[in-house]
Amino acid sequence: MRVFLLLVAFELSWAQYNPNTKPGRTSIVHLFEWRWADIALECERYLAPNGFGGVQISPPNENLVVTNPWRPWWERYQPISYKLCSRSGNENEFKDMVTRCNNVGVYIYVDAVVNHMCGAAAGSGTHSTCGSYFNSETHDFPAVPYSGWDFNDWKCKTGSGEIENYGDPYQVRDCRLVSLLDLALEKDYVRSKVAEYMNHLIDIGVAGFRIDASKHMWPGDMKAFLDKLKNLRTTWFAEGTRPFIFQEVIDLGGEPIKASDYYGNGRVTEFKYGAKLGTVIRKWSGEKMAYLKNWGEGWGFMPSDKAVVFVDNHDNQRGHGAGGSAILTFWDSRQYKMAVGFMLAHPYGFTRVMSSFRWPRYFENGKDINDWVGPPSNGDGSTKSVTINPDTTCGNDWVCEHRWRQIRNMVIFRNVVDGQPFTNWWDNNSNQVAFGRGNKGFIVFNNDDWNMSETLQTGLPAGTYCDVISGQKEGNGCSGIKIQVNGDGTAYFQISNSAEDPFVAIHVDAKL
Ligand code: QV4
Ligand code: CA
Repeated sequence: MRVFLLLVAFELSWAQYNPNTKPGRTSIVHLFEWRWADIALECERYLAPNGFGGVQISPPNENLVVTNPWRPWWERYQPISYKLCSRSGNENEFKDMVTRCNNVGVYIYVDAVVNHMCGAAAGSGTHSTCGSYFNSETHDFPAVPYSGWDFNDWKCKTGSGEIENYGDPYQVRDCRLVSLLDLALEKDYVRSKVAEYMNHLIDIGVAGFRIDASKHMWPGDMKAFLDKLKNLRTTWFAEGTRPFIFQEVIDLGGEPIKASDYYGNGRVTEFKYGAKLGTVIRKWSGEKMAYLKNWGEGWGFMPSDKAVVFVDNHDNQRGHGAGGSAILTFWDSRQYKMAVGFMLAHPYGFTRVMSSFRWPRYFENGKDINDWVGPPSNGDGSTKSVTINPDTTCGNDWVCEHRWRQIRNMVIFRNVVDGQPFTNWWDNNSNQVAFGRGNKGFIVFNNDDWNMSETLQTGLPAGTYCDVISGQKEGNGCSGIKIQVNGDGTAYFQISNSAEDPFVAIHVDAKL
């Protein structure tokens, strides 16, 4: 009995860190701005067969319709109500997506925008994605309903009502983030409305939440609404399963608010990860890949079991949020593939892959003046569907990084090596590095400006392996480079610095 109680306590206190992905599925993909109908299809035709664990979706709730500029992607971060009604689809389409994805074992993670409603200057009317009336001047959101009592204005002490100084935690939590009307989460009424919204999503079958702007909420207020959440649906999840929680807190150091303040509620986004990895792969600031030997906590990152990691996200790929110019994105595809490959091979953190749309990026004085441009859309503002080309890439300006062979195959690599230790590190004291994951997989990078030719200990059983970067195992054949592992576990690697992708990855499921 005592053992049982202890186990229950352990489960309860640790449950929200578990991504709830199916065993052997270790990554999720952010299908930024995709329509629910397209996500349902993608789960069935691509994500499930390729071992993806889940999808982070764009905010599903009703939001402000912004027409100046024309339908920016960021309008979805200005809630008007908790009706499931957005450019991605309506409630029926949402339910259909969750059901179909869950049925193939790919789970849905909702981006929950609960720190605020729309901007103070949004005006009044029904210019919202479901046509709900609101008035930003009187703070009236009858479709929730929220009224003037439910906002923090009286609590915020800055002259402008805005967050003016990130050095003051009170401002950061109680004042407006870029003019967004700040919810009074100290009130049980507001907490209950937020929990009601999230529980509605849990009832439909979602597996967890990215909590937007968590830095701008008091951890205790968050705990109060998180404690009100139900367990996940037993149609798809084991009895007693808690929703996976990961909190968006940008902590690059240097502010009084720390990622660690939020560990009690769930995992936290590790923004140092992409900023540092980008710097290393770009070889900026004297960095080199050899220094990645102690990547992870050794670099001052949060504990691995608290971290959600990613190379770029929907903000910092276009200069919003944090990370700066070091962040690698699909625009720098060769280096990006190396960074994502490194992330997926390395055991640190829970991994999220980015999947973007292309926009007319245009720099003026170092800033992308088109950073606001929304998803591929028709003249009426409706989002275009994701078309699939004969070569499996995406059309209509959807980038679909998750379908790039090198990235998709590394998602599979991570599943194959899941639970295996970080082993057999090798480096040339410069930018040629290699490491293994126990006796299941091995990866080698040449990011130097000269060729690499080395015999390395892989830790793998003897045999012929197919490199999953230049190609992959197809039937009994290999469409890429073949690597011969000798009886003693060593193998010879030759990587040209001008190769299309200067890295090689092998694993036991790609043994010929
Ligand atoms: C502008 C002026 C204001 C003025 C207002 C008047 O700047 O001074 O008062 O007009 O209407 C947008 C615009 C911003 C505009 C504001 C209010 O960019 O110029 O104010 O709306 O209308 C996204 C975008 C933001 C956008 C927001 C809401 O990135 O630019 O603001 O959506 O539409 C910090 C936070 C972190 C945050 C990150 C971007 O700690 O939490 O900044 N990241 C998350 C999301 C992000 C989202 C939000 C938070 C807000 O990932 O996508 O912001 O929900 O680091
Ligand atoms: Ca707040």
